[in-house]
Amino acid sequence: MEFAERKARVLAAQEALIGKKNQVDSTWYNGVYERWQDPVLTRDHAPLTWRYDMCEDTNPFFMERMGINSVMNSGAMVWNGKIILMARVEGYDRKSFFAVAESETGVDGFCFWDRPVCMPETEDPDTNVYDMRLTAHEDGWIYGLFCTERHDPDAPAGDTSSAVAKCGIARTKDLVQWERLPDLKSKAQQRNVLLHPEFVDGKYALFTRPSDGFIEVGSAGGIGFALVEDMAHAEVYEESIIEPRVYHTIKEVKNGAGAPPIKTDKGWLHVAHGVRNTAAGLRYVLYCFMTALDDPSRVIAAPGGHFLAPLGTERVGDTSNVVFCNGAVERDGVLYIYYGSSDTRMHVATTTVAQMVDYCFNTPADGLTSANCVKQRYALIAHNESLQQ
Ligand code: M1P
Repeated sequence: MEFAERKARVLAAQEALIGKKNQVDSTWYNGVYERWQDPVLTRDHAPLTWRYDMCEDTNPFFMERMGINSVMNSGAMVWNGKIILMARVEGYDRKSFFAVAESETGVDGFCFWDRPVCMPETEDPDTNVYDMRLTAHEDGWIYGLFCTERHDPDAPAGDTSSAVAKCGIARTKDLVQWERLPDLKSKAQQRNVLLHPEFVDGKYALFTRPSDGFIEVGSAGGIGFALVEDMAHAEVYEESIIEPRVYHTIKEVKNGAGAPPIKTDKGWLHVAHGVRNTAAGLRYVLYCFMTALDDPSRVIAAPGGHFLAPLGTERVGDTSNVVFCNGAVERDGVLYIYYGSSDTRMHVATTTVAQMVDYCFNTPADGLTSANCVKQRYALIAHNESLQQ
């Protein structure tokens, strides 16, 4: 009886969660995007069969045998008319894996597919994989680029957390069967690598984030751009930093490319992340930039400051004060920007391409000093005063 009651309770709670309609958050307004009241994907969305032994004989107390700690940083794409998220799912055991969840609306009703992704390994097994960017490339494949971590052979004795971060590469036609390709070869460590959806000069174009170390980017860092002949043997030979870290800005410590860029008639729209220092630790925010249609490595719009920062309950989680985006999709005139908060759960912000282009081209660039920032506000105030005359 205990088993049946407990199981029914847990099932009902999950059905209610997945069936709950999400609402635009009416307490938020900035004219750029809408926030939504509820997270779109959480650990409580994970199927019960992934967590519980559903047999009364072997699990009489209906205990969770293998808990899910968090569901975060998800790739995204339109798939058979629905929106799917390629979620980073982290178990209680600290390791992450990938799993697809789909929704009709893109703002609620996300439901995981029956099984997580079974990602093939290279001859050098991954310790941990996470943060997949999904790119439907014009070559016909869907590529998943993600971070793969392995133990750092040079870590001092007793250091049981340092790892070497590389870009793992896999491709698929159906999001179920994956072909694992060799990791991206690069002199630097790499996280947040993103594949551009179109060929550039007949080559595959990667946005990279070279780092000297596992956590610290060191003397490297910034968002780089590299061309690669063949994704099956991808190697960074030349990497130019197109989006550097900048002193005393929202990307002073590090930054990284986010969702695969959205093509607009004014350029490629990027939603990236920037990291700054605070007395309370690192603060991760989203910011935008645009690159040229005829040269996706040339930044043509760079609005200053953050685009979206953690707010309210988003601010708290396993890694507090973090928002992180690695997936955005445009469907039927709506742009859905998916973001994880505090390495714990997933949210969506919705807007339109027209609003984002306006935001990117008409937001002043970072003034870099307090005096310049006041000058920028004076210009806005003077403009508004001129309207009253
Ligand atoms: O914990 C915040 C984020 O840290 C990393 O991002 P970055 O390499 O830019 O520091 C990633 O591990 C990311 O998953 C995480 O959200």
